[in-house]
Amino acid sequence: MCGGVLKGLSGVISSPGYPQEYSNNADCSWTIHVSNTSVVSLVFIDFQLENNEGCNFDFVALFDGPTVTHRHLGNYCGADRPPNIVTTSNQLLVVFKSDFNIGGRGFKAHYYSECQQGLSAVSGNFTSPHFPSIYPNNINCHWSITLAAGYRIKLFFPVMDLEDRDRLSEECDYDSVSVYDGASQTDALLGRWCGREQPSSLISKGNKLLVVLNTDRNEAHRGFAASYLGVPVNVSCTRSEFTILIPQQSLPQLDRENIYLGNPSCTAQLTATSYKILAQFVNCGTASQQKHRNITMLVNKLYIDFSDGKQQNIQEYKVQCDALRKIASVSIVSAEERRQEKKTQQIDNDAGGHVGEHRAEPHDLSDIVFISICVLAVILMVIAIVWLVLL
Ligand SMILES: [Ca+2]
Ligand SMILES: [Ca+2]
Repeated sequence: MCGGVLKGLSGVISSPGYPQEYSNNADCSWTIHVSNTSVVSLVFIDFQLENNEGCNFDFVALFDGPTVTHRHLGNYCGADRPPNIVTTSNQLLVVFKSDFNIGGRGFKAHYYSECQQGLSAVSGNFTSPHFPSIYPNNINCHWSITLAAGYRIKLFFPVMDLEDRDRLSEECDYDSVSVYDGASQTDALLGRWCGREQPSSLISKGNKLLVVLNTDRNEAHRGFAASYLGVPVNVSCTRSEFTILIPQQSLPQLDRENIYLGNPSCTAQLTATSYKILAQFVNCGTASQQKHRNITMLVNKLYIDFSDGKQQNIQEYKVQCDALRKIASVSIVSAEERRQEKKTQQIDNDAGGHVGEHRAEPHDLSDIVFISICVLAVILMVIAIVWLVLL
């Protein structure tokens, strides 16, 4: 008895009788079928088969699809674990065969669906399985985000709808989403949520974040939707300019013209390892903003244009500099903040009867200041002349 069709989010397959020696003349086929929108990952945790060159006595054969006519991913034997496999579709075929003599301990492997996902793009989205339909019971899903060094990760949960807290313990004992500040569950826990508690946005200390969804055996809801964005951390400033460094490896697909501060004339330069923007406050439309305790912050926006032929996607980051102390910071302009900003501008524009482009705003502001100073100068001059004449 071996093989079969396996459905579900994750599971284990092993050779017949594992960890006892497998039988001779075995012929097993497992078809792993996960939900339509995902792919299958297969990880061998133990592997010991009769070894021979060419692996045609005893072997495990893997195919990128449900039948042997699909792409052959390899034949494996001996004691070396096969590499981790990720299919291109939602099905994987695993075939195990042994010949008439000499066996081994066999193998054990875990398979996972979309519920075990590694994310490495600078921005992305993910959801609980089957979202917005209800999630499965008894699952343990991992999403690990790993960006290039020099990034932090900002994570948002636009939707959170899980089973409520345990009324007795007041903890998220049934179903929960946990976020860890690193690559594993031994890293600091940033929070654990359930019910309809909406976490505020989270930011990692380093370039890694782990999101874990646990569900128990009954009662399920819609689940969650999450989106994240990498924040480049290497922003510094002097009293007159910003310096921004973004590791090239983190944005391999972009031209330097796609990265600019304030306006497209302040684009990044390419160094050996980074995109670099050196931007004088006066040249790139940096505006000053009074903060509490009379601190003047110089503020601008960094744009990274990820648009491809199909979709426009320009990320905005707010960069700030306390020029007196030469301390710079960078934050993400979230979609919500952008909406708010647009609304404010709309009101401003309606009041002024002028529809302007929002990137021109710092110029508008400096123009107003400039005109005010001119008007003041003229008034002072007139007063001086009048005073002279009266004398
Ligand atoms: Ca054999
Ligand atoms: Ca539940």
